[in-house]
Amino acid sequence: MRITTLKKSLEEQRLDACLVTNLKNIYYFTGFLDIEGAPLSLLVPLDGAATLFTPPLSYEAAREKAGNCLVEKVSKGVKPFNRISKELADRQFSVVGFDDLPIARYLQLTKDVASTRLSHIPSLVGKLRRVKDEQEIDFMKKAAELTDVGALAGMECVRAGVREYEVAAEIEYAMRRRGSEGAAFETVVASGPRSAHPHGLSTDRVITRGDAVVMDLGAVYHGYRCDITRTVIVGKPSSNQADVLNLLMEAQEDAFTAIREGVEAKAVDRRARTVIAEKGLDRYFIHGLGHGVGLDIHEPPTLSPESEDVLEAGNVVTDEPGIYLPGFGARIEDTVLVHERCGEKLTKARYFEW
Ligand SMILES: [Mn+2]
Repeated sequence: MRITTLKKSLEEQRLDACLVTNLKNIYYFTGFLDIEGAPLSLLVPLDGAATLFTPPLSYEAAREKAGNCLVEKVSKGVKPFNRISKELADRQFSVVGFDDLPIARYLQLTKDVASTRLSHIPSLVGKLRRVKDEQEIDFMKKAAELTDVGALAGMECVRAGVREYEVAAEIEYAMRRRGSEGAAFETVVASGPRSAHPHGLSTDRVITRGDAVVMDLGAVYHGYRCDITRTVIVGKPSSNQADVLNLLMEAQEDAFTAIREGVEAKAVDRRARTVIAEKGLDRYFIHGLGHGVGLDIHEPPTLSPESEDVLEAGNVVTDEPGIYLPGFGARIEDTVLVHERCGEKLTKARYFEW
């Protein structure tokens, strides 16, 4: 079905075929997800069956999972990409779209297949992937449940005397024990002054009383990712900390109520930014409000002041305002499914208690 949709777009764009080498795109079209770095290629011609070219060690698994296309084992001793070069040369297409080629591969093709024009069409596949179907939404809901498990484990573990990496380990362990395929991205546990760094990862810093601790994490289920951030204060929050956290909750909620099909992504961003600006803190909100999530942790559409995107039902986006003052930062984030008339929060873990 997804391959049929791709073929329709190929026809509209007057392309003879599409060469798909991004592994998540290959999974999206065939149902076969290989490990990072595996040299797979999916060739989808406008006419005829799609073929997935795999090295010998991926062949059996690919045949089991990819039921909607031919699967060809590239002979041992033949470099998988040389096989693609030959295939394209044999078929003599005039224009072939591609999603994602390293520059060296691109140069190889322009040399080996000089009669074929290559056209970079990342948005063609991106446009399909950003609207999730029912099965993808089921997977994302499950990923969200596992993500909540991680967030709660993190909140339970945070206390004075514990190191950031211990909290990160507890978060990831809790998610994996319940069925997560791994961490959706490098878990962030950023405490004290490090809370001011939006992508703080986790270090050996010992958490102390009075710290803000930003935990940004996500689980993976059937390849689908989810994203949540919670910020907790160790002990009683200062009035400044409490003000910032309350402001973030208000900004997040205000933006959330604007989410629905047809709304401009930048308008959703503006809602959160306006709430924060009312307290004069908008210059400390140094990133966009959110991003699409799916097989990739960051994918279209983007919620930011510069975004040209318009939300569609079936998009899954984050709603994550943050304020980063010198020495103290905070962010809260939930993953939201866009419906025709409203948004639906997929992540539901409690915020914090004091
Ligand atoms: Mn995020």
